Amino acid sequence: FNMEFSLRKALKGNQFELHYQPQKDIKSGNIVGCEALLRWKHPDKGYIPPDRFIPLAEKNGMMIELGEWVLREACRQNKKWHSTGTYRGLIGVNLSARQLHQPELAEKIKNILEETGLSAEYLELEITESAAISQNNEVLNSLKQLRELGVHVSIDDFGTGYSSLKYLSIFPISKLKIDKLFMKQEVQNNQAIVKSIITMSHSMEMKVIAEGVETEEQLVFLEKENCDEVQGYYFYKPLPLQEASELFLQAQ
Ligand code: G
Ligand code: G
Ligand code: MN
Ligand code: NA
Repeated sequence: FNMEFSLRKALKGNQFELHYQPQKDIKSGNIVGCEALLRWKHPDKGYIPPDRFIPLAEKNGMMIELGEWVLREACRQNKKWHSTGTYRGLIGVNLSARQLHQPELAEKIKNILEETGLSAEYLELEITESAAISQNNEVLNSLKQLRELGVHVSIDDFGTGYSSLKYLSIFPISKLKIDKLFMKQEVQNNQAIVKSIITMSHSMEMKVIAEGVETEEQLVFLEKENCDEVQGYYFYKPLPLQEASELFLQAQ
């Protein structure tokens, strides 16, 4: 099985799809967002997880095109949900390091929003610490332009990247996503780390979401500490389109 060869054919062959993992506002219990997660449905191999092909796509230059497909598909679907009254929240899209690096990123996203008719405030771009700070002024410029359009930017896997806190005051960030690693309550200091990230987010006027919430205990702790939102298997796994649409309708 030559993954690189198959990957090149996969985009033309419509083998990619998005799954959607709902995000809940803790206080209201409402679904306020969902994260789009890329899936490769290989005709013979079945689902191939993104961890296995995204690094390859980054290396062989395909990630830009694939990432654009993800952005367009996510915006198109969210606009459709909004127009049909199925769902009114935002959609989170993961950006790879290479996508973030493109000088024309903001322009491309602006075009995708115009094309699909989705209003910018319903798109959230998830970037990692490492991808953001290992880069230059170009990234900062793109993020500023995107913010001016009304697009939200969140830091994904927060707390695990190789980074400094300096960029939090420089970059226009709307939300921190606490990495699921810190949900392990039995690990010493994790609770203290989570508390500190929540406090820091709020003092910097950012929202904060906990990822990888798997138990009631974790939810109770996050609620007590005033975390804004939660995402994880305790509520929902990433869902295929049909299931996500049904859930949204029924959750209204
Ligand atoms: O469910 P999960 O196995 O989807 O995701 C594994 C990893 O792949 C996560 O780190 C996630 O951020 C990443 N990922 C999922 N979808 C995308 C995507 O569309 N673009 C990028 N760059 N990363 C993605
Ligand atoms: O890296 P990023 O946060 O973008 O990707 C989210 C990853 O976490 C995806 O692979 C998704 O399937 C996975 N995920 C989502 N909820 C949970 C959870 O509650 N527990 C675990 N272990 N993984 C989760
Ligand atoms: Mn993510
Ligand atoms: Na994460």
